[in-house]
Amino acid sequence: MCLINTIYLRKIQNVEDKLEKIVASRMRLKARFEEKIKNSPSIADEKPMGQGDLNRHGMPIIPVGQTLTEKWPVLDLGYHPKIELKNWRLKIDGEVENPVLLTWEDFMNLPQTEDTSDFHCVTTWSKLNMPWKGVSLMDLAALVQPKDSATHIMCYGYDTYTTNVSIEEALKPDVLLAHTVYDEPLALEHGGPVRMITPQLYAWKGSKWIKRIEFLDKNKRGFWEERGYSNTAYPWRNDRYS
Ligand SMILES: Nc1nc2c(c(=O)[nH]1)N[C@H]1C(S)=C(S)[C@@H](COP(=O)(O)O)O[C@H]1N2
Ligand SMILES: [Mo]
Repeated sequence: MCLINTIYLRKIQNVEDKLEKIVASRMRLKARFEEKIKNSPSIADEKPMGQGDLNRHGMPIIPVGQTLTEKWPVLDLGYHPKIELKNWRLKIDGEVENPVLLTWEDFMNLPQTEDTSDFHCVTTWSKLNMPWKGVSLMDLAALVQPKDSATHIMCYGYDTYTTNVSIEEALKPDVLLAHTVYDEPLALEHGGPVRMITPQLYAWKGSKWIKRIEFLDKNKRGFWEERGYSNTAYPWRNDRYS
């Protein structure tokens, strides 16, 4: 066989090996966190508070104290960092086997997930049925392989924002690093080019303009959490402050 062919086949083999590794790592993560995910409030809560029919997680569509809005308010620290795609990087590090620094191209080459979910802001507005597209946190975790010591993540925004999330919440299938919503690239004021979303937690747990995810071996407070907001932020328990 000619050399070029051999190199080409090896390359394909390499890509396949990598994908297989991600799939295997995903299965291990699922098994490891299965029990914790099952016991997390949005799945196990027997008395979720709210109104309306049940959503796909079995929770009332409108969490307690929330009001529906059609508009999409902008809520942040007031500074909207503009990152050109060629300069955009996402670092994932901390308690992981395989830390990465992803370029835009690397990020867009990862498996892409589409999901429609609800958005609950702690200032009491909720916006329903937002069609997102991005990379799931589960797929990113499978890529970096959290060590056994990992329990939480800290997310960092390009605007200096930080917020902490437990791994069992972060691995839920609707937690995305989203680049597209309503079939359009995510607007700068909503955290474009890429933000995180946490549909089963208050929206402050999803960092806009995300630049780094650090896996931690203990819980630490982020920007709002240090200022009296909840570590867990569960909308169906009115879990706003701590
Ligand atoms: N980087 C960053 N992410 C952030 C914030 C912020 O100030 N900076 N605000 C949070 C809060 S309090 C909310 S409610 C949502 C608001 O997202 P939106 O402006 O797209 O509605 O983003 C969250 N993520
Ligand atoms: Mo918020």
